[in-house]
Amino acid sequence: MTLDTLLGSLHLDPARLKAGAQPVRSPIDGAEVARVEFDTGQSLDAKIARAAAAFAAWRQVPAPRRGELIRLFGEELRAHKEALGRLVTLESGKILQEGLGEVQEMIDICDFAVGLSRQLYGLTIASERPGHRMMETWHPLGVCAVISAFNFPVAVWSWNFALAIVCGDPVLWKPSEKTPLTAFACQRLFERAAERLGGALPVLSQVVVGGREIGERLADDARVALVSATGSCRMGHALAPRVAGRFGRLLLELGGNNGMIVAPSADLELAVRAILFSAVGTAGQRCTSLRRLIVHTSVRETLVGRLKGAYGQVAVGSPLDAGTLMGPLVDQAAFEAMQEALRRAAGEGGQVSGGERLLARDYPDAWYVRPAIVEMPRQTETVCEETFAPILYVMAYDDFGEAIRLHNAVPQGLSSCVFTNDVREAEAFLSAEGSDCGIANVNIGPSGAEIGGAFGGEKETGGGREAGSDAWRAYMRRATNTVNYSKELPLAQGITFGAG
Ligand code: UN1
Repeated sequence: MTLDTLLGSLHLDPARLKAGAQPVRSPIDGAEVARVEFDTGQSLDAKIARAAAAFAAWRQVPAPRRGELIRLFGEELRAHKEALGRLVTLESGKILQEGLGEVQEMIDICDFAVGLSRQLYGLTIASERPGHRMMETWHPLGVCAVISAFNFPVAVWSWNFALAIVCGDPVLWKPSEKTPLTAFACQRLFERAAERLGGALPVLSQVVVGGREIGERLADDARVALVSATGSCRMGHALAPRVAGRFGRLLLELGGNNGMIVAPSADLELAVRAILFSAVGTAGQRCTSLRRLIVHTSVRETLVGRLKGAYGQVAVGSPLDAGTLMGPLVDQAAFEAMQEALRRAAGEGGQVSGGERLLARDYPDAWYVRPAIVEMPRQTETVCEETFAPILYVMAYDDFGEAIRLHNAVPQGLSSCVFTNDVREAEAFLSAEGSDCGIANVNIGPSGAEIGGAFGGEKETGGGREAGSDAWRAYMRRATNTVNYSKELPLAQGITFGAG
């Protein structure tokens, strides 16, 4: 299928995607796939104004009706899953199965949001005063800006978008400048859903294309009620103080440095499969990718031996080919960051296997690598940093308490897991003294979370929660209401004031 046919099947006009000044390249071969135009301060300003106007209208629409729009959007996604999944692969370089999986994640969150649109529940609270009723009501919050990353170009946006729309908030979406095409495709599919709903709908979704400066303008603009940003800790450090400075609401999903503890009782067969999927899958470019393996001394040699065997077999190649398990890194900068991390780890005493560039002759402008395993003498400075690449650092432990301490001794706190068949260890890992991450699993890897749970993490990961559970509350404002239906005016705290 040619690119133009693919774009056409997603209702995009290929000619319009070639007219801009900014090249978009596919990580598969480095070829230019589009030229897009960046937004200017002026065009951004107009989009924010349009979103603010849309908010005034959309917040009055009953939530189940808002849910109907997301139901129709989910139908569009179902009908276009194959094409959109392929475009995700083309733009991000993840294998086709993962591209399709990402679209499935969007469909799932749409279903979740449709149900949610009838369940934006508040509490009724017992009042201490006679003839009074207390309750909480949840109202739409305002314009939401979603800043998303190249590695999950559509799913992470959809977690925010589907919830924000049913919660009554218009969305401005700044995708990674590396992956604008998938954003345009989603925008078109959403517009089709809106057309099907009928009636004069306000402009609920707009794509904003640009780099850091556009992100900063969104962060600074008081008309933007919530900034939900996914990316590196460095990006979060730059963005968060600006939003906090104007008391805007933040939802941060920043770096992870996800660990797995493998205990002596672990099912090693299961562990190897989980490690492969979470450390090698998506070329180590998930925020939930496995980066640190903390293995009991007694099973270390066996496990590392099996892993090295499995790593040697990983089919690296074009993500469009059916047999490929690992596609390319996103760009040259990602490759260089990986090589630099490997050099530094070696300097700290690490024994590196893998990590070298592959397929350079077939793809001189793309960055394929062999995934790397690095056996570390201890958890060094380099191990404590997130490098967005397929590097797995391996460390040993003797005592389970020590393993948990090591596990938690990094600045990030997104996802984590333990492989054990010892119920005490499993429960200890999930307890208050266990993993300090937002996601903690037993006998499954740290990546590939389902949308039904709240997704996000602690410490430098930023504290935000997206997707399932009660993450919707981030997109609404809570009002506490007290109603007096008596003929008296009793004061709380037993106060008598004036005549009483
Ligand atoms: C991300 O990498 O930003 O849990 C999100 C997972 C996916 C989402 C990853 N469901 O790996």
